[in-house]
Amino acid sequence: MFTPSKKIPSFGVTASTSSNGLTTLTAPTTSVQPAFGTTILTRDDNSEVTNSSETREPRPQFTFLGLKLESPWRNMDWTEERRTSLMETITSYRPSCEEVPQARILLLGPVSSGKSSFISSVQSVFNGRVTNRAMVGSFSSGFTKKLQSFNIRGKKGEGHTGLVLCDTMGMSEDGMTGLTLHDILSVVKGHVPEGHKFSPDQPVSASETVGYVKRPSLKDKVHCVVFVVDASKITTYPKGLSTTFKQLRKHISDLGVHQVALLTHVDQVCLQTAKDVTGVYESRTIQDVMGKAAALLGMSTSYIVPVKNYSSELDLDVNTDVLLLSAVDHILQYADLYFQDNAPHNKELKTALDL
Ligand SMILES: Nc1nc2c(ncn2[C@@H]2O[C@H](COP(=O)(O)OP(=O)(O)OP(=O)(O)O)[C@@H](O)[C@H]2O)c(=O)[nH]1
Ligand SMILES: [Mg+2]
Repeated sequence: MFTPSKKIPSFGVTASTSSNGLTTLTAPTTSVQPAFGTTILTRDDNSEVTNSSETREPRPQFTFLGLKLESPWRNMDWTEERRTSLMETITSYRPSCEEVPQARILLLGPVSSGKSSFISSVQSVFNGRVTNRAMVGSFSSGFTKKLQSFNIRGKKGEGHTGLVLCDTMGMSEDGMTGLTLHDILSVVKGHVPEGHKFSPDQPVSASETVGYVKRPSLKDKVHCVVFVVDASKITTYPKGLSTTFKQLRKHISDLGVHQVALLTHVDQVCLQTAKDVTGVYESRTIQDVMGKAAALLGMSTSYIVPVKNYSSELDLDVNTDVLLLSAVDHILQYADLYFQDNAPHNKELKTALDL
């Protein structure tokens, strides 16, 4: 006996749970294999199925290999207390540099990778309810096109945090469309005015861009870059994207700006994590996709954190909040490295020590 099937949108396969404890994904007759990881039939308790009679089914079936690792590969504290302490840390965060009131964090990634959703999700956590402010004026027209900065506000009555998340147009996957390398670097250097509408035919320039910031000060610049990639597309992104990421990383590193990455849509690659996000670091599938994201971006997995954005949910969930807030905390650590390197008093000290 199988429980009613559920459609899995990413692969067009169906999931069902049998009375013998097997969770199986059934591919359509024209077998669709998931694009990542090896697949093998397993029980919910993770033991492999060896008896062929148990596996005899009319159509090809699989669950993702070793859905659950023996122990999580990163430790997380999934509690209300942890959520509260992360919110306090983020609310009280101030850049370690007097002339910069807020850390400007730029989100970069292919179209639909979840940049605006991440900003909305973080705002939602602090608002105490799911809201979609970052999507206004962007998602209604399909894609984000402007440079839009969002002040992250603390809980009600607490005012601004020291954090600004900057949303941009999706970057070019093929070098032809979307945000160009030139425009991205102009944003990072602080030349691009708030609200600037990007157009691949009209590169940002001192002569053509209205409101172009000729001499950006430290507070106008971007202090950390966050790459955003979609876990469910990691193996289907065009080949050129990896080259674009690596080029970008080199140029951004030359400007002294640190980079981290968010792996979104983790709920769409692992059923277990979709059901319960606390399993994210116990999922072999997600561990595998993290490795692939690291290769795509040309960075170590230690810079990458998985997130599940609020997309269709109406209510907040403490575990989703902890994962989102941990991502913000991770980002702020790398923004701080920028201030340590670039704050004028630290720079003078560094120069004196170097002499
Ligand atoms: N299931 C799920 N859906 C997500 C997640 N993050 C984003 N989405 C959905 O993915 C779609 C694209 O998200 P956006 O936030 O608009 O992506 P974007 O990177 O801002 O896209 P552009 O502005 O077009 O470059 C939306 O339908 C979101 O609801 C996630 O973690 N899980
Ligand atoms: Mg967007």
